[in-house]
Amino acid sequence: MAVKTVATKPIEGQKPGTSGLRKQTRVFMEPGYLENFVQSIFDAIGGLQGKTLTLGGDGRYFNKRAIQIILKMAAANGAARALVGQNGILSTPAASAVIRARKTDGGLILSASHNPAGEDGDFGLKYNIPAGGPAPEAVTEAIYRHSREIREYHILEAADLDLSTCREVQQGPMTVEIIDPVTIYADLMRKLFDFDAIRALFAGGFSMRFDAMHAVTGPYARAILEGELGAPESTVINAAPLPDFGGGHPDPNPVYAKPLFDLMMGPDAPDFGAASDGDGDRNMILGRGAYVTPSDSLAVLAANARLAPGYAAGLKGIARSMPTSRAADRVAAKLGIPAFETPTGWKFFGNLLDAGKATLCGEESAGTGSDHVREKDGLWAVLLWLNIIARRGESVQEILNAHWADYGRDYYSRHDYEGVDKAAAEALVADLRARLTELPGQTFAGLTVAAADDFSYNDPVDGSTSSGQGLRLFFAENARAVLRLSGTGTVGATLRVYLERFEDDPGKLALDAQDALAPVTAAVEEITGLKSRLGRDGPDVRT
Ligand code: VG1
Ligand code: CO
Repeated sequence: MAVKTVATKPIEGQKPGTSGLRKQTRVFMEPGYLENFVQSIFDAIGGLQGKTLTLGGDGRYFNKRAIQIILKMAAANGAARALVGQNGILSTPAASAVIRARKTDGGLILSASHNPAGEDGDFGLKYNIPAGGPAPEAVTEAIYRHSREIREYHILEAADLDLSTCREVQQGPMTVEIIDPVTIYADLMRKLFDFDAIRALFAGGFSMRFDAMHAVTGPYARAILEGELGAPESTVINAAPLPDFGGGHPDPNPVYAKPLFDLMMGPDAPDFGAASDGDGDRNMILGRGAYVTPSDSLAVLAANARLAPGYAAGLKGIARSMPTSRAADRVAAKLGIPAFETPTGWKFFGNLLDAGKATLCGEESAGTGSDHVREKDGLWAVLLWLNIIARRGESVQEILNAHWADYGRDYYSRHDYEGVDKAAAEALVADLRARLTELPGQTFAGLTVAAADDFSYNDPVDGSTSSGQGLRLFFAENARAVLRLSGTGTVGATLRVYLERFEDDPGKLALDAQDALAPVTAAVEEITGLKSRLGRDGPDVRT
């Protein structure tokens, strides 16, 4: 078995975005594309000599092939050991759990999360650091730098390995440990939550539907919800991970998880509904006739976390991404703990979690998590909700109503304009940025701009600064709008418009969210003229 050193040239555009490098699958499959990026990662982290890597992905098309290539490259680069999920599968939170439990020198996660899969879909790859979280910006920049200077990569000339059974095998000098993808993750969940209380809930007839959307969470949800907690076998639907996710778009929101959403709003709704995204790190929470916005979910979980054994000692702090509503801040204030506001992307939570400054984190995009791993964790959020429901003995809607009565309600919605012309979207954002200083004091659609800025974050732990993270418009009427461009897409551009308005009049806590936000939506339109500039009548997705 010989190590082959292959001469190569830099490939343009290997710049990681919000969450790793995402490209069309066909781009990733071009000769040398994956190899260049993987070698750039290895070079950027000081080589692999003697190191142990965790490796797995969401099972999408090209996952199997890519794992074999990465294993041969890791061996050729001197790695001592690789821990690989059986059949190359690991959900993103499970990969983070494995990196931490087995103290590996980081890991590679093969996923483009919610982006559609298949040969005509997208593929992605990201490096997670030894703490278990996504590489911070300094590391992703180093990877990008190496990708622009790369001259050669190393790969073992060897046969592919059979990854279908859990065992140890050799790939040349490197030991490959094929592990059950669920075990380490399930062990962790058992420590955090009151499984007995949840078991009793299901035994009492509580009904639930979990839509795994043919992506990676199916095996995890089956093993934990049905296997361990006794939920009936029909609980997890679309449970088999498929290379093309069944042709679907596993983004857990009312549009892309419509069948589940409709079921939960209909006459035959079970007590509880949840859906997960492609790589298992995000979640949508539904009750009978109730949709929980991700921002509210974070706030409710924070307010009730002590009901779960893993959080009984209380929370150290709560962190949310900037576009996430301020509902979580209100909980932090009441608990007397710090609240942090970070840029979009889980990588910004890592330092706060490592430093013990925050225990719970969340994003408006349906990502919630805690210091148990360094990724957002979809099934974790579902289990915490179940734990809270079991202990409070109330429905999702009752829990929401009680929360709003206590704290007031942050009406919230995100409007996505997907696949729009990139130049038009960039110009819209640039023009608005240029007008930020002149907006305060002006009134649009009845709302007065109190302040406007381009969000910049100073990391309180390492002192680094990340600027240009989203345009914020604060209105005097206790409302806010944020505009930013997505950093996970692969074609065109996606403009995200985040809208929120606070309401604490007890008589106005049950409005339709879009109605409650109509003035903010109208103000944004008046300020930006985005519909005509983007040539759209309205957003593709409202969450
Ligand atoms: C989106 C979400 C962001 C999330 C990111 C990765 O990014 O808005 O909150 O962290 O996806 O999540 P963007 O740049 O497209 O807005 V996942 O589940 O795709 O790894
Ligand atoms: Co994801």
